[in-house]
Amino acid sequence: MPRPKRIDLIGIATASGASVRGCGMGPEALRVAGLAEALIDLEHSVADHGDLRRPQPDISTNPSSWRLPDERKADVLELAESVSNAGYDILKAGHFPLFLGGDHSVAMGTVSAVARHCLPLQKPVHVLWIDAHADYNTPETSPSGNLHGMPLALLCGEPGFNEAFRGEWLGRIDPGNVSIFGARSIDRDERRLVQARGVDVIDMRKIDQLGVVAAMQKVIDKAKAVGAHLHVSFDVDSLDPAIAPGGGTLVPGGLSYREAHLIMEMLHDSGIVGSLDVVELNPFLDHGGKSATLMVDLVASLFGRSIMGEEPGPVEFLLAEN
Ligand code: B3U
Ligand code: MN
Ligand code: MN
Repeated sequence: MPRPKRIDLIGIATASGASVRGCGMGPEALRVAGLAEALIDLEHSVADHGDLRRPQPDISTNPSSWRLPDERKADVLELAESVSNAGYDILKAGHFPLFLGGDHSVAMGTVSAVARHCLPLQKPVHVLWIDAHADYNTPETSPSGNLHGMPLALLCGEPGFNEAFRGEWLGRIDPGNVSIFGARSIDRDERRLVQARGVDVIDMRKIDQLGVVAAMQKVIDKAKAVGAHLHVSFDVDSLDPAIAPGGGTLVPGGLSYREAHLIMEMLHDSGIVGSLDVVELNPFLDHGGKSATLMVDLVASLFGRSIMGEEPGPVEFLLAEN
């Protein structure tokens, strides 16, 4: 049996780091799809902290367009600070933070929380970034200016981010302790950066060639070897668009239903996952809750749901009942 955990849900209702609006509704869609119920069914206890959001609704002067990335930067950074502090408190209380995005810029705060928590404990942090993208652009390399394409670069201490990005709230991770899993869309300069920093990129080609089990086992072994806290940052667009259409930046050729469940089951069995993000779910683009429901099922696999159950029990007992 997995030891039941106390899981603290915290939503970050924002699309400020993204080019497409709608993922601000992600946390609510995950709730409606039965996230808490699925975890309770696995005998975990769950607390829901509600959503962090900017106090003012987003009003664009041009109703047909989203504000420019630069105009949304303050929203992103204010939220990152709140997320970092809230996540830090949850970890300090000994609970498992489950962060519900929101676009992927929220990970500036979520990973910071983990890094700040682990630093005084001298516990290394390994970040498993499950994503179609590398999210390792800097303001200089980014073709779009969107901050959801930059969280890893900021967290790994890349130059090119100005003072606005700095503060007590920002934690740091080592690029050598980052594994990007499922990538298939990386910008040219971004690719140069991840290569130069030694980030482990397990792209779709590697997954196809090695097989998803060997590829994921390598990540788990690497994190386990140093006794790391494993933070999993799950971008819905890592999944194939056919099974998860609810995303703003879909890329064909993603993880299959079975691959995705299998990696979540392996992560559960590893016993080293200490925090989780579910990001970029866009209910406005989803097909009748299909992607939200799939994400809830994947999270359940990560928290111990399995086809045959953990301990099937003695066969004699079952037979005696009939
Ligand atoms: N690499 C591109 C596209 C992108 C990154 N993350 C998402 N899209 N979701 C960029 O804008 O940085
Ligand atoms: Mn992402
Ligand atoms: Mn992505």
